[in-house]
Amino acid sequence: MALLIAATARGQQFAAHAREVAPDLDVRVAPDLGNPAEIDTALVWLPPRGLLASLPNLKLIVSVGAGVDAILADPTLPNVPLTRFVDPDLTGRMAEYITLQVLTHHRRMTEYRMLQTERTWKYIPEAAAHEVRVGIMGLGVLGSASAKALRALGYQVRAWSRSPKQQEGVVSFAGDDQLDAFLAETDILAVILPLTDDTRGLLNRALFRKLSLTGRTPLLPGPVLINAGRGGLQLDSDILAALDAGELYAASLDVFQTEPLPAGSPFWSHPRVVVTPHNAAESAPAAIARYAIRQMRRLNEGQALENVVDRGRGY
Ligand code: NDP
Ligand code: OXD
Repeated sequence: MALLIAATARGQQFAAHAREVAPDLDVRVAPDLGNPAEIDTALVWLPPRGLLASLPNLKLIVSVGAGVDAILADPTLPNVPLTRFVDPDLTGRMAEYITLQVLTHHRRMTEYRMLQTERTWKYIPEAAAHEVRVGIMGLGVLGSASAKALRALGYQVRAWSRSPKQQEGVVSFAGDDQLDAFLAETDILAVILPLTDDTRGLLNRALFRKLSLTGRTPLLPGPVLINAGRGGLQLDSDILAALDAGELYAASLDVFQTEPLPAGSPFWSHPRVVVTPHNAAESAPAAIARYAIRQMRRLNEGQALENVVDRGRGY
């Protein structure tokens, strides 16, 4: 019985923490598989295609990420349970990121940064939080925690998900039929959706044009896009065109169609775009290792696994 860790740069860190939590466990780090037949659990982030299929006695795959699109994209993926990472460490970091980006644009920080470089002392009138409508796409584990954090600051919060939700202080919209109504009441769109066949390319110019059509908050210059879900949700060129056309006032992007973001991308130098390197919620390696060991123990003790991915839904 061995745990294989295939997680690019942080693999050795996960392994060190796993060995601390379970000193007797045989922990291996790809590409040093040893005898593949001895591996029953794999902890993975962007595993090379075919790697998991090469493990004949694999019983469990644990995703380092909450998002599993890259794992599900492997056509050779073995048919064993796949659990995704859900943990207060990750959830807290995402709620911080979404709150930080909402505040950044609501409080016009990209403009103040520019004024600072010019040594210009200028006051920009700003809306109050209770006048700003934040629309969260994806009210799952991360969207729901972000909604709670934003409510605590007084923002009006709406959310869009596949199924209707009941969360205190959050107006719920669900399904394709209610998407336009949700967008029309949204000034700042915060996206924390998984990437699936249904969500790929959803963040395009046609969608941006539907934002904030009813009763726009006067002191916000235009709609804002925050994407911390996956780059495949968005069309980078449409975001740039919408910014240029004034259909979007600003954007915070943590994820991109191509990662790392190429040096030549116009996003890097756009005055009202905040770029972060897919680290909205980069979890602590210790938390990830603990989680993987817990799932492995649950499997071996015949207990139900946590956060099992529904492959049919794609998340
Ligand atoms: P959850 O599975 O808990 O939530 C997903 C939410 O998206 C649910 O509310 C779900 O609706 C909704 N959803 C899915 N498909 C659709 C659809 N077609 N239409 C409308 N709503 C839809 O996931 P998490 O909150 O844990 O994570 C969300 C995503 O965040 C991950 O998949 C990952 O891509 C991304 N992520 C990014 C990170 C970063 O650092 N940038 C870090 C961690 C995650 P319903 O509730 O009805 O099922
Ligand atoms: C995740 C991520 O899915 O970090 O957890 O993107």
